[in-house]
Formats: sequence, structure tokens, C-alpha cells
Amino acid sequence: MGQDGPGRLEELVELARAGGYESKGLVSGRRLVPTPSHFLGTGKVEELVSLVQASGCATVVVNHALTSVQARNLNQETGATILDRTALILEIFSKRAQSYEGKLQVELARLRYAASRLVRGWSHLERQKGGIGLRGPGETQLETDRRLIARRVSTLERRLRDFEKHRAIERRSRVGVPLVALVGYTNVGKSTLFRAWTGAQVPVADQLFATLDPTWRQLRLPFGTRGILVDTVGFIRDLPHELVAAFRATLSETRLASLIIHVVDVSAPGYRSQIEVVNEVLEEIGAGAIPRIEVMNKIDRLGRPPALERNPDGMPARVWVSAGQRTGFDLLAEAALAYLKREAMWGSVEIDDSEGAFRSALYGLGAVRAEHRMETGRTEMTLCLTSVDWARLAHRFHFPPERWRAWDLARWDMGYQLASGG
Ligand SMILES: Nc1nc2c(ncn2[C@@H]2O[C@H](COP(=O)(O)OP(=O)(O)OP(=O)(O)O)[C@@H](O)[C@H]2O)c(=O)[nH]1
Ligand SMILES: [Mg+2]
Repeated sequence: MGQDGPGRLEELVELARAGGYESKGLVSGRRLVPTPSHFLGTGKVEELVSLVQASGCATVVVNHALTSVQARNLNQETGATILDRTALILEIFSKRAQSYEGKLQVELARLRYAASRLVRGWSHLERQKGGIGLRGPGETQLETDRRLIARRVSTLERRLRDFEKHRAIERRSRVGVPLVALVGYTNVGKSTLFRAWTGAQVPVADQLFATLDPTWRQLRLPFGTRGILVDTVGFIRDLPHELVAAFRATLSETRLASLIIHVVDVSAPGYRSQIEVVNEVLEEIGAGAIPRIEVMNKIDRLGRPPALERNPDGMPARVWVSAGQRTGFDLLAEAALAYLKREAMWGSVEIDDSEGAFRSALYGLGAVRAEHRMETGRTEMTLCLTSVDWARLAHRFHFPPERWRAWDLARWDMGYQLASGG
């Protein structure tokens, strides 16, 4: 049941399919003002009831957010389980979550959703009370439910914070190598592109939210430039804010990226509005100012050739590719490199007196920020230079990359702000 609009109903059917439901029929309408009691007007409620009776379906999915009163009333009228859009998306996420962290994040989102809908006489916990109805003295069932949820929420939040610490340590090992994040609406081909570009075996599927947990791989670009590419969870219109909040840590990978590659499925009917949805979510998670390339994917379906479009300032803006057919990847690499070239790396190297030519070359590039003669007789040089310059130099002097020591995270963040003028 949902509203018209380019690709909206198809998307709802896909969402339902991703949740394991088969579509038996659709009720759509253009009602602008939902009724407080049933969301739908009387006529539509009747239409829905007869559809449910005729098709014998057990679940009704509504493509909007419902209040718990509306959900309860629709349930009473139709006898079917009522899932609103948020509940359905949460259900899909909980089916798909693979990693322990992903599972915690989804559970947190579900609990917050349940807590926001606990009202007298209609609580999810109340109906499955049994073992957990540990009602305190003078406490109503509602209060007990709230208390139990609050307790579990804080446990989950604590565990997720531990993950966040772990992630920060992991991140440190990647410092100095720019992060490139693949983002986009769900099912646009992010994982296909990730796979084709890095050779990683990540799952690809024609279904919404195939990817939940972020995956990283090394990205090799021309001139020996390195980057790290991360494949992330897809976005969707009206992404439940409980989920955005619970996936904050996962999404923060995107916030830390040097470059965002926004993958678009140009063969999807509503792709323009999908672009807007993604741009809004990027703003919402604080990634709005990160340099971005739009990758128009699935051009094989339009019969268009690969192409690279530039901004007035000459920087790449848009690349037309087919991740499925692996065309346009040279243009994509060129576009990514144009941005990463500007990316500064901060770190230090130790050299001895025999490496004077290397030292002069570093000075020649203006890369030296400080120099320090150590007791060992060696010299520590603090450097800031683009990854491309570094790659070229290391290649020219056969300087092993292991000798590069990246700055630690806190100092690096500061360096990054200096480097990006923020
Ligand atoms: N025709 C065509 N299909 C493609 C192309 N790229 C990806 N696909 C298909 O699009 C579907 C979704 O691909 P995925 O790579 O799983 O998409 P995703 O963006 O990672 O999706 P989620 O992780 O679910 O958000 C799959 O059926 C792919 O085979 C392409 O260039 N052309
Ligand atoms: Mg994916």
C-alpha cells in the first residue's frame, strides 16, 4: 500500500521482497492528509479489507510511517499484521545483519523504534510477556517495558562504543592512505563496482540492502598511488532515523573519507530523486563537504558509451560507467586520481647520511615540515606531501614503503585540517 511517484510502488514491492514477502496486490492513492485513526480514508480502508480477504494475505505493508494507533486500527479492521515502512526496513536489516556489530546496531534501532511506539494497551513486549514481565512494585506494564528497553539500550550502546574504540585503532593503521567511500542508493551497483575495481569477493545481489557491513580493500591507482576503497550500506528514501542513529559508527567511515564516489543507477526510473535522497543523507551524517564524484552506473542498459564530465574548474564531476560490463573504469581511475592527487599525507621517515639525494628531492617538493637529528646519527624528517608525489618519489629512489611512518590519529586529524584548510 503506498503512494505513486516514479518507481515508488516498484520500490515498495522490492522492499517487501527483501523482507521475504511476496506481493499479492497493491492499494495506492494520493491522499495528502492522512486520517489520525486509520491513516486511510474510509473508502480506502474498505478497499484494503476486501483485498486482504480476497487474497488471504497475512501482512499489510504500508509505505509510510504510521502511528501506533493507526497500525492498531488497521490491524483490527483487516486482521492482518501491519508493517509500516520503518518496521519493514528494520526487519530487512535484522535479517541481513551478519557481523556482531551489525546485529547490535540493528537491535538498537529496533528497540528505539519499539520504545517510540510504546503506548498503553499496545506494547510489543506486553503481548509476549512471559519470562520478562518482571514488574516492579507499583509499576504499570508500560513502565516495566520502558525500563527493560532502556536497560538493554544502554547495554547495546556501551558495546557499540567498544567497537568504536577498536575501529579507531584499526583506522590508525590506515592513516596516510586516503579513504575513498562508495555510497549510493540501495541496489545501484556499489558492490559490483567494488568487486570489479578491487577484485574483492563481496556479495552482489539484485535485492535491496544486500550489503550492511562495510568492507575495505586496497585501491591501486596510476603512478602507484594507493587508496582504500570502502563499500557501504545503501541508502533509501525515508531511511528510518533510528537506523541512521544506530549505524552512526558505520556511516562515520564515510564521514572520514577523502573522496566520496556516489554511485547512481541511471537505468532506474526515479534515479534523480534517488540522487537527492543520497545527498540529503550525506548532509545529515556530516559528509556534505567531502569532494564527490557521481558515477552514473548501468550505462549498458541505456546503450551509452563511457564518458567523463568535468566541473567548470576542470575537476571531474561525473563518470558514466558500467560496473557490470567493466567499462569506464579507466575514466573512473582518472577522476579519482585527480582528487587524491591533492590529498596530503602526513608522516615521517628516518634516513641516514647516504640518502642525501632523497633528502634533497623531498626539499625540492616542499614536502619537509621539520628535520631532527637523532642520537643514532640518523635524521628524522617530518613530511607532508601528496600521495602521488610520495609514490613517484619512493619509486624513483627505491624507497621501501614500510619506512614511511604515518602520524598517529590525533596528530593526523590536525594535519588533515591544516592540509584541507578547514
Ligand atoms: N545491467 C547492469 N546491472 C548491474 C550493473 N552493476 C550492477 N548491476 C546489478 O545491479 C544489482 C545490484 O548490484 P549490487 O552491486 O549488489 O548493488 P549495491 O548498490 O551494492 O546494493 P546494496 O548493497 O543492496 O545496497 C545486481 O543484480 C547487479 O548485478 C551494471 O553496470 N549493469
Ligand atoms: Mg552492496
